[in-house]
Amino acid sequence: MAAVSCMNKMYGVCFHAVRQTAGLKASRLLQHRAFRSSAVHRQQPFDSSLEKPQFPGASAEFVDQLEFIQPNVISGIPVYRVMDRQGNIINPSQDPQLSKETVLNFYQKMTLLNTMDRILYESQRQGRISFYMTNYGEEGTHIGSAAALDPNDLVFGQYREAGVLMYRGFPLDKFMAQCYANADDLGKGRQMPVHYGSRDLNFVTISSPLATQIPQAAGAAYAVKRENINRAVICYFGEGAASEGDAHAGFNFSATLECPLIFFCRNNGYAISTPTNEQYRGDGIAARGPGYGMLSIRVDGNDVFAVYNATKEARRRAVAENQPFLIEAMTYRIGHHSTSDDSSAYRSVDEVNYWDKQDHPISRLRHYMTARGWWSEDDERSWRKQSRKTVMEAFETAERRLKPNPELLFTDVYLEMTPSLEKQRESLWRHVQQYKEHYPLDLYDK
Ligand SMILES: Cc1ncc(C[n+]2csc(CCOP(=O)(O)OP(=O)(O)O)c2C)c(N)n1
Ligand SMILES: [Mg+2]
Repeated sequence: MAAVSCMNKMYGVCFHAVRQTAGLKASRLLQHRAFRSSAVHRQQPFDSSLEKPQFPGASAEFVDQLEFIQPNVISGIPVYRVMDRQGNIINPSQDPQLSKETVLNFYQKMTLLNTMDRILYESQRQGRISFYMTNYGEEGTHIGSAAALDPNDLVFGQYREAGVLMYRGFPLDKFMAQCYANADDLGKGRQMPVHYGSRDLNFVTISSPLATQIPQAAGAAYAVKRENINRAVICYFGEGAASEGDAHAGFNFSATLECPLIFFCRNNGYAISTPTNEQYRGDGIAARGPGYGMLSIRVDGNDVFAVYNATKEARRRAVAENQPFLIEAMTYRIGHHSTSDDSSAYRSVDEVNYWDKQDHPISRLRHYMTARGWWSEDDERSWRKQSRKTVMEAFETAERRLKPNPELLFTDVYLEMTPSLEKQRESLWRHVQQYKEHYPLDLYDK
């Protein structure tokens, strides 16, 4: 106790001394300032309206009225479009003037995606695959954005962007191999259906937890910027995923680190059963861009040319100026969320019918092509027949193919097998031996 009180006394003295010196300095400074400011006062009367805020991180003016900022100060961001719903170009200066060949390719990719969706959705319903997610109604967002990128640009997807991968040249048999988890699957059968990935096509493998791709894309775009190789990153996500904390982290990092990144939000009206009016209160996702200091635009996602123009310009400027862009593409999810969902429980048939029959990206493009004499009923009939045949062939091959060797469950994570993995591997094989009748090993690759 005595020692402690002695120390206290000692420190007390020290603190006192320090305080005195500091106090002396401060009072001299104040005297000095008072002298300077009274000198200014004598020269001219002080005008408080000339004062400017000096706080770091804010460029603003002072005000003397108490007023909260209305949330709708950024509200009703317009929807950029090039074509009306009948496929007419509204403003000729916005017509991307794509060649007939390019437009036909857009249309064929959009409809092929549709056909693939139909066959794989039905396969799941028949118990042939475990799960599936369709892309109905969002084909314009996929093809329009994919076409505007350089093939070398890196893509981070959510899970409903199969058309982007298709446009890049991912073959039908690889889509099927992934969904069937067969021996030809690039992921070696270790992912749920629709979790595609392709190193060759610069498409990062999909992961299920929402929004994880957003900060990953920001990191990748930062790396790309440092390499200075004229490459951009695009990151797709739904309006539901935009509510995740990871979205904020990704937006803020990419803006502050000035990354060549295009954030592409597919606002399709729903996050499973949650409609947008329960998802957010502000003016959608585009309104968030200015808060992060990002250039932002809202486009009609059912207008493939509007999506193309917006993505092309965002891509060009993202790379030239090293900054992120935010595109909110307004569209509608016509299908159920996935094969685990029945959307009739939370939305009306009339609502779905409106988008399917009156505001569909495929019919809008078809109107455009028909008006130019580029596409006829006969073309449509023979293309539908041919594309269905190609999809069916890929589907039948995938179904016949062997499953991957079960040993592959344990590879590709660690360079050398860890003791715990080794134990799991042994117990797997013991289990398979014990219950042989349930494990037809002849269907698996050796
Ligand atoms: C972190 C996380 N939370 C919840 C889920 C379950 N989940 C899967 S998809 C989804 C809806 C996402 O909606 P949106 O981002 O709008 O994409 P959309 O399905 O409409 O294309 C949810 C909640 C998940 N996969 N990950
Ligand atoms: Mg959604």
